Amino acid sequence: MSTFTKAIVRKPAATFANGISTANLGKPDYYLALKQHEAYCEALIKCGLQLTVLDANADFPDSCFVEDTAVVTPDFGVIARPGDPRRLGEEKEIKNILKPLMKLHYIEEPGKMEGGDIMQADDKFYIGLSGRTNLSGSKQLNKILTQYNYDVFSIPVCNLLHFKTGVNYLGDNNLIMQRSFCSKDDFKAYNQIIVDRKEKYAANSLRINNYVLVPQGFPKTKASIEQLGYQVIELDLSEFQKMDGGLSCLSLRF
Ligand code: CIR
Repeated sequence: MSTFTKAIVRKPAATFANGISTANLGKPDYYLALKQHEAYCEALIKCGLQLTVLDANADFPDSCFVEDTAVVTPDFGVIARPGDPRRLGEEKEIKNILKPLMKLHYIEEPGKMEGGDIMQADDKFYIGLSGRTNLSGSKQLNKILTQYNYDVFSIPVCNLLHFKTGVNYLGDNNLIMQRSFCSKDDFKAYNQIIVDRKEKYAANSLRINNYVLVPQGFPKTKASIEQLGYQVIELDLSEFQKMDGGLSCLSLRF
């Protein structure tokens, strides 16, 4: 698992509640979202990351979910092309921020790709084919990643917004996932931590350096992660969950 030193985050906008949501959990409280976002930023700092905090952008209600705008490694970045037209354009400012820092590649039309569908597991990348990432986007990304000697695999994603809504790599061969992914051949070689069906949201837990960030309120998942020997930081994400977002979506780490 690579060591991360930096992260980019963006504050939730006052228009946050107008973003895309299928969660049916009610309207998010903007002020509580801001508070939860601050706690998230503090957790990233505790994990050893130097943060770039972008100002809120009210033109894009979903723009705090920065993970979807790029795929970033310590050596290079790939600027996404969001698959929902309401998010197209969010990637532009991220491109300007990353450009001085690393070599950039771009997903081009007709490709669609969102970072929430891309999971790195050491020297492998898994690309989820979802409603937001299409075959063209996946092929373009595959070509870029193979240039850097990564092994790349595509996985169909059903009934989930993004691939990483359902599965995340914790390092040390540990893969946390919703049950629907456990029978996939690609994942047979991993130690699988399958979340309880009442704790599906916690499949989006996030390893950063010496910690694993886990959403608050999922005790069984927290215990399983602790049993593996990880230090857990719990974070309340209720307002982001209302907008279909999770822990990983709120930052780009590299
Ligand atoms: C969206 O539908 O695009 C946002 N409301 C949520 C994005 C969450 N991002 C992620 O899971 N990577």
